[in-house]
Amino acid sequence: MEQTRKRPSILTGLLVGILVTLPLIALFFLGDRLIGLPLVPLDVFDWMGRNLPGGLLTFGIDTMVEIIRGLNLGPTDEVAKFIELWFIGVGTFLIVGVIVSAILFAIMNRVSLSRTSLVGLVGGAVVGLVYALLSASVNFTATTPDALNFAFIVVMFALWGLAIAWAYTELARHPTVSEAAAATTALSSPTPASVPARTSANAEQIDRRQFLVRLGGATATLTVLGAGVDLLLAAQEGNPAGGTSVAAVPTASSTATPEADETAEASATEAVDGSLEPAPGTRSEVTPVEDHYRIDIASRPPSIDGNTWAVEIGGMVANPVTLTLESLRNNYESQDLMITMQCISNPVAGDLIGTTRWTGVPLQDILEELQIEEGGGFMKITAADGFDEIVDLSVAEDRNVMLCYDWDGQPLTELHGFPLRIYIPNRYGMKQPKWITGMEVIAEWEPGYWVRRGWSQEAIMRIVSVVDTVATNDTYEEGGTTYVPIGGIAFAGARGISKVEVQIDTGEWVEAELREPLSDRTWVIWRYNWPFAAGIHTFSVRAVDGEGNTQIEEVNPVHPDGATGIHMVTRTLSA
Ligand SMILES: Nc1nc2c(c(=O)[nH]1)N[C@H]1C(S)=C(S)[C@@H](COP(=O)(O)O)O[C@H]1N2
Ligand SMILES: [Mo]
Repeated sequence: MEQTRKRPSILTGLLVGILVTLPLIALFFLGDRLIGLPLVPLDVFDWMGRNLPGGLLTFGIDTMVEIIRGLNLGPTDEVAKFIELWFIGVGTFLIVGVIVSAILFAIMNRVSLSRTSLVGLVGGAVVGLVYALLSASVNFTATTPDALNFAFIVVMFALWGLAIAWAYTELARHPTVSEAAAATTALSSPTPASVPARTSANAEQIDRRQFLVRLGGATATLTVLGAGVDLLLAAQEGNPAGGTSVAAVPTASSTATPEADETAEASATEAVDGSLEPAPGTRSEVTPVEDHYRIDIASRPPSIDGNTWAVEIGGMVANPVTLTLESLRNNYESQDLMITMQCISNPVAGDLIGTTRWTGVPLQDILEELQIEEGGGFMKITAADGFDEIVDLSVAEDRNVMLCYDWDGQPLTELHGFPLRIYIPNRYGMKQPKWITGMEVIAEWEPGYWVRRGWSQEAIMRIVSVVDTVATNDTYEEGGTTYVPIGGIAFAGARGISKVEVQIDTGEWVEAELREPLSDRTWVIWRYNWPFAAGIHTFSVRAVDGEGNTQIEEVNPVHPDGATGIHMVTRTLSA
């Protein structure tokens, strides 16, 4: 009797794919959380990042940053990581699962019912093998042995394939809706809407639709259970991505918040210490580490054991040197510098920029010890996440080029490159690897990770200036005039800022006051006290760097050399 039933359609295979792949995703999340097994959906995203063509990636990143900013979704870096994991990683994983399930259905349609398990098992294992290889090539979050990871992924997918085959076989054994409705329904349309109501359905007699509903119920339960346990565990160990657990740590920035001046006896524009008082609403001059933007190719930062971490600097050197955290801290003179770092993907007035105190060792001191051989001119730096960059060693003459282990007086956080990262003044972040695990002196320049993907070779920071605030609630009177403090930041890498000008509507450009920067490597806070006038006004800002170059007013996108353009804000001011 069963043999005469219609075989399940490929469309049903798509549906079964969704139902069976969702719990698999939940199980991978759980395996990662419980014992540190590879989180395959995450690996999928990371793999795509490494292997898709640069142009496509750049387009994807730009679009994502624009959408996040356009829709005001929140901090660009955090929202981007969320999208990467959930929409790209998990999304792709699900789509692949659904398509493969449909293919398996198509294959099973061609074999006898006694063979379907074999098809599912082999099909699943093959897919698992591909995923295991993919994961092995990019995963660095797993803390379990490689062989176990490999076997785990293959077995999980073999079981997944078996589950699909089981669902297929069950479907084939149950009557279709129309077969079940036998009598009147002539059309064989299996659409759920045409199902006649049933009063009782014992296990033997349910139709395919009812079977799918039950299967859906079971997998939904599994998925929700898995996700629930995962979330519970996540709550227990503190959210690794949110950083909320450290949000209460006080930092130097507290002295720079606008409120700080309220009790101080200072004039409107002068702080207690005589420096220029930032216009209320200007961003914090120092960025708390937990608020510092984070950009990197990994969906999750590599976790490195600082006690065993060691990097042997080899290549074209007479005296190879092995760096450990201990040797870096004890054997070399450290240096401290306030630094503003910015991502080349930061749009004008974007949030991918931050300032904190960096501590480390001048690269020059280490180069001297290495005794670089004739012809060695570059250093290839590799990182735990698969990132790499090539540093032209002539830049190390600037003693500010340093290998850094502390931020804001504390060891680097995992997100920001623990245990070691490099600082190269005047270049965008893409030239400055975090999580350094390899250093080698080589003869020839090579393009680094982002350069190979079509981004700027030199990545020299461009001049940028931003209006942070038009402080309409903090006006003050002087000589019968009401002034509105306007302020923000200007930055030009290591070149410094020599002048900032403000324009209101189409008026003359007028010079703003500059606050003494925290160092010659940070942004500069500017302020302009604008004589109030009611109405709708546009406030624009532009800057000149320390070498006399003026900010590029023409609008350019972030790719390939960093964004340019004038930042303007419009405010409606009532009298
Ligand atoms: N290993 C590694 N280092 C990296 C990256 C990366 O993806 N991997 N991204 C770079 C980029 S593009 C930027 S903007 C800075 C960001 O540093 P932050 O996340 O500490 O702000 O790190 C740089 N160093
Ligand atoms: Mo970046």
